[in-house]
Amino acid sequence: DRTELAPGAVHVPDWLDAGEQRELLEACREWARPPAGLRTVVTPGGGTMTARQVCLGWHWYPYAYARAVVDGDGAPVKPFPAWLGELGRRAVHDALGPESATAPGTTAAYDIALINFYDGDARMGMHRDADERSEAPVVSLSLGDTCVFRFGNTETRARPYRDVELRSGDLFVFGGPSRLAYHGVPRVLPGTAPARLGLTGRLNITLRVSGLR
Ligand code: MD5
Ligand code: FE
Repeated sequence: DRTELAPGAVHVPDWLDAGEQRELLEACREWARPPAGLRTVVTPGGGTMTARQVCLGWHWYPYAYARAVVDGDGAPVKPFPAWLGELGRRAVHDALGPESATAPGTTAAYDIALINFYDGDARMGMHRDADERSEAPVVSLSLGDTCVFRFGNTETRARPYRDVELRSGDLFVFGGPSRLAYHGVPRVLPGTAPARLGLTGRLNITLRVSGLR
């Protein structure tokens, strides 16, 4: 079951089974611990992001990447594990098909994970992900509460956009012409997480290719 919302933007509901969701959540809980654990991101304009974040491989701060936590404890960022790279490769294959292996940027390995934690009040405003130096697709995995995900256009934060619900276990891949589309999370639907997971709130794991060295 796979829906292409726009060229290169593919939603695969329920891609991770219950066991895989539990394992990924357990890994996120480990990564969230200090040093270089879960932190609050403050933008240069003084705004505070309501979703809190953990990074692997490269540390993201608005609007660049670094090897150590710039806006937290200064610790070296945790390594990006090989198994997560394999998961990213399998996600792109399942969403975009075998031909995607030769698409722009897809020869490089995934080397960044940005993990966002949303409590019931958290949101993410419309933005583009333009700090990577690679055209490789962004892989997005959702755990816990359902959210409303707003998928926009490449020109403006405003309409036209489409709102889609992302649920625990869903995969979304943003490649090709959709890689630089505006997007955001206008709301989380509290209490919608599968009870078996034991997670209050929503986790989103994005896998990216940095193009940095
Ligand atoms: C989230 N995270 O649900 C989203 C999922 C972020 C972020 O937006 O920057 O951490 S990733 C959504 C995404 C990534 C790259 C391109 C597009 C969407 N897109 O073209 O729509 O926490
Ligand atoms: Fe984004």
